[in-house]
Amino acid sequence: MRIVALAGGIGGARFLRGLLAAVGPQDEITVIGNTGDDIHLYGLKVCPDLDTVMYTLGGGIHEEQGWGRTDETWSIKAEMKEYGVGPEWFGLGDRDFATHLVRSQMLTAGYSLSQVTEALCVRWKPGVRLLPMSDDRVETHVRITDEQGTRAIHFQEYWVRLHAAVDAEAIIPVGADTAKPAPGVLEALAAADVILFPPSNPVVSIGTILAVPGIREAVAAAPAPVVGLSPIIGGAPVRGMADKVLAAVGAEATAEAVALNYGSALIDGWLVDTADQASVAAVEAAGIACRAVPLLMTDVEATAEMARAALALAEQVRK
Ligand code: FO1
Repeated sequence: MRIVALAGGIGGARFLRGLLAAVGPQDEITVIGNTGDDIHLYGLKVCPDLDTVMYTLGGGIHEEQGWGRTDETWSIKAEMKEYGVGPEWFGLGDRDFATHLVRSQMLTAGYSLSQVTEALCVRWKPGVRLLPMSDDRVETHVRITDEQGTRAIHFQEYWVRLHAAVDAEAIIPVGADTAKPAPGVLEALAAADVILFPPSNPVVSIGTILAVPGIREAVAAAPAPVVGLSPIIGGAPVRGMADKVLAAVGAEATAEAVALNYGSALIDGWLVDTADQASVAAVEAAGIACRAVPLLMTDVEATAEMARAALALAEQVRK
């Protein structure tokens, strides 16, 4: 079976680990990764969501953090601080720097982000085909108002430096309007037997992927059933700042609101946690098949169960 998943960072990567455990050798998984979180630092291009998927599935992730490398050291970061070169608030470890050096060297040599990602995955062997959503530069910025006034800041500054402590007034995927889907993205969606929306951030991860012209349309037009899993349980995100960015797009932080935000034109099925059993009827009334199953990714087996439930729902809604 050909499975395509639109994935963001930590939640998406953890779900994919369970999906891999749930499928068989005859199944192939293509991941369309969010690149809106990308940030350019010290002349290097850092791709947090692509790296989190690659490290998590490749066995190099710092498990508790969900980002960056395991067994990390911070000598470069300390030396940069001695030179007074920031930003101090974004923690790049020595091992992680190697990824950004190889990526940036290849990009400078003229390779596309897709080619770079494929090359990095030769080492990490994630067990999925990892495609960036686009080879063009897209960077998510967040409009905020604080004592310095109203301005747009990079998503990483909003999340890592400010910890999403101020309201997000707007989410702006800078460059999305002129970006093109990366090679293979539209073809994978058209050929898919199932399309999954993991429990990633619906606005800044999956929403940003859908903001690349052509991708939302390709998902909606795909013959494959589209099934998503709620990143919100009991009215709160399991981790991260989905509640803050959902507010920016006028959606409540509920499992139901996220489903309706995607809409029945885009998704055919939606999994909510058993804590949100009460929202099943409303989601179904919106034309989206809905089931309540345990959605906490406590370990790989629990996540594999979620993946099996999503694949089962996909078969039930397959037209
Ligand atoms: N998240 C943090 O909370 N603090 C950090 O210092 C940090 C550094 C970092 C470096 C590389 C990388 O790939 C990810 C990093 N992240 C950090 C996580 C990142 O902000 C998020 O994983 C995604 O952008 C959101 O999904």
